[in-house]
Amino acid sequence: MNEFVEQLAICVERGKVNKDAPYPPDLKGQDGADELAKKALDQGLKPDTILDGCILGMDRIGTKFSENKAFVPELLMAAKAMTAAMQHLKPYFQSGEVKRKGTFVIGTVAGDLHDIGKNLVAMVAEGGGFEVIDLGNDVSTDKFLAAIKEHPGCIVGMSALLTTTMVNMEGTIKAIKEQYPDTMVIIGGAPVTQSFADKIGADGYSPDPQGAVALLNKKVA
Ligand code: B12
Repeated sequence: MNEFVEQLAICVERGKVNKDAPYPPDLKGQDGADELAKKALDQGLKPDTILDGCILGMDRIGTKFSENKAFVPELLMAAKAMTAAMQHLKPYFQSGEVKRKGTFVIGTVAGDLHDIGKNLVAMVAEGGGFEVIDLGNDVSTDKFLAAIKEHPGCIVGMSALLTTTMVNMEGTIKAIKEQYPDTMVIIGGAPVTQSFADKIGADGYSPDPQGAVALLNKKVA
């Protein structure tokens, strides 16, 4: 693996945001995710490859979290580091915005604060030529409905990372389909599966941003 990518994975895993960040103490004074992502781009590394490094770091801290070897504050720092790196990648994912293919409204469902995956999907969709309306996290059904009203013909994306919040997708989809039956709704997030999507009446599911964009492209083709 490329040296920058591995270093970036370590920074995300350890929650090292940037060079000035005092946390974690043993990495004090060293480059953080912010500087490494910029340097990797300057070296000509592909944004996709840099993103893979971030996802690897997040995977590692996630595994430690599930094994009770890391806790919520460490996860928060990892998310902060990943966001710092993603700021540099954003323009690359968005660079395809010559002509908008359609509008994609996306949000993390009610009760759920996880937004890293949702942000990635939003960025890649924007890079894929769609106008993205990001409603943020903990998005209520009413907020989704208001956005559809404001952007007629939009496609809706919902993200959920908790088994306790993925169930909220069903009610939101039902309300959307009642008021706007032609609206396409796609869903994703770690606990979501194709069979769950089928069960709750979603029009599409993808485990990753590229698959999400393929679904959007299919709709506007
Ligand atoms: C970072 C993190 C946090 C951070 C979130 C910061 C942020 N800004 O997002 C913080 C610390 C806040 C957090 C809090 C909690 N978390 Co948390 N968290 C994680 C962690 C480590 C990583 C999640 C992540 O960002 N992954 C990386 C992204 C890139 O992956 P992703 O979201 O799955 O997205 C990809 C795909 O799913 C897809 N996708 C995502 N969205 C969409 C949408 C569409 C439309 C499509 C098509 C595709 C798509 O594309 C993305 C890119 O490939 C996971 C463990 C893990 N390894 O997954 C636990 C995890 C999700 N958290 C968990 C838990 C339990 C919690 C808490 C309840 C902990 C607590 N006791 O307080 C709280 C809940 C807070 C709340 N109300 O939401 C559990 C969930 C268990 C479950 N099955 O329900 C997990 C699985 C950890 C575990 N193993 O126990 N968490």
